[in-house]
Amino acid sequence: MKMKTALTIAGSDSLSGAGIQEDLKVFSALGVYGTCVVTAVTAQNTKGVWKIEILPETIISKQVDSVLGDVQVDAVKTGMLCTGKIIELVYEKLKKYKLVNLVVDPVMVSTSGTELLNLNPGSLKILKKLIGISKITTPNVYEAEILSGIKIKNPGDMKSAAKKIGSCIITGGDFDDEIYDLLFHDDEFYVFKNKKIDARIHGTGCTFSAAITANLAYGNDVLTSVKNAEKFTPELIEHNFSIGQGDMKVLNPFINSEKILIIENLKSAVKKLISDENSYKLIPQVGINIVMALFNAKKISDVAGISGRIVRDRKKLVPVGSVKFGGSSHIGRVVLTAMKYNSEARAAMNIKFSGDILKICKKLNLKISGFERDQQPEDTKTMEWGTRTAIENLGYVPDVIYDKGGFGKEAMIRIIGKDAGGVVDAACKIGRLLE
Ligand code: PXL
Repeated sequence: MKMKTALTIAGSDSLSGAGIQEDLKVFSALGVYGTCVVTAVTAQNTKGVWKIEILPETIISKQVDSVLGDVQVDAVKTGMLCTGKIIELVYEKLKKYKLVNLVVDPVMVSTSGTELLNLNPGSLKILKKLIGISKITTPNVYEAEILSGIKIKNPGDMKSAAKKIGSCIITGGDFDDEIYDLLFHDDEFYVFKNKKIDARIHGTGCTFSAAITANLAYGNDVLTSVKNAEKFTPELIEHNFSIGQGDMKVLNPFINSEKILIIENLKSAVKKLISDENSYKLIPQVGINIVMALFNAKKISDVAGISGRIVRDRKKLVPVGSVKFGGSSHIGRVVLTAMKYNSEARAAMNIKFSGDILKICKKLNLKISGFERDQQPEDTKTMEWGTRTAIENLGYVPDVIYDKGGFGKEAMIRIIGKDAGGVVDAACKIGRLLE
């Protein structure tokens, strides 16, 4: 079977969080081979858009012919088209090549407020013609107002605007504390509710429409494609992160690849631990867990762990359950807390406490800190409070955090490190030196 292919006709973004670069990343992340036609080059970063150079129509036209004259693309997406003339050119070309799966993202202004389309009655008219040959268009509320001529002040206005535009999904409706996208397709309305995120995020619109495009390229219908894009995009938005000095955040479309790498790291760490001849000496009564978090983890489901822990069977360690995200709430919380102080402290593992083990940790030059359970304030969670206390006592994230237990609570040592393999290596070193 031929690899599914898509084409994006859009602007280049030097920050690479939107435009051509983001579209290509999304296509790749979703298993579709991406091709591109660049309409303009923007110089921008997390602080704003600094310069836009629109490319001559001759080279835009030649790029389209080069790709579509050669490759049979399964879906096309348009983004920043800059001028009515370029929209006209794209419209004529797409009609000529008889492409059926077209997604029009009617890009007008950047999140930072820079105009990306020279909007006038002429460019608006031809943009509407382009939308007329698309499977779906993905305006935000502002763009939907321009396209429909309807001021969107309430959910009813949003529906009226959608009906006027035709097959579309209007994104970012914000009424009565509810954020939602409204799909109008085949004469039906569908609502997709989303969480409100308090951040300026670059490229969300491009990501969403590129995800729809990749789905159409796969042969999915419009409704399925939108539903899939509505699953894909919010997860990336939730994991938005900073990349520069400005306040604009970006997305990582490859979050699932990152998850797979973490699972692999954790699985091979578990393998190494259970095949180590001394590791059984380290097991506490409650068993061992090893965790590793996504690089910008914020919640337990962002941390991979062993769902049922590692237990002891005579001189052997045996993993119970499977390695998965959300697999450990206990050690998971140690890492989530440590990462607030040092974003590289993404992995942890618990081993049993003993004076001898602590001595070996010192001998190995590991940085050590601890907390005392009887000092824990009532309204706190032990793993968060204990980790925070141990870190703040020392002034930085240590390699080892211990506590000597309490009533009904086993004493414990937690090894902290950059990845699961690293913490297991440290544990095996400790095990080797233990009598
Ligand atoms: O998100 C809209 C957009 C599209 N294309 C390019 C952009 C932006 C926003 O900044 O820079 C090239």
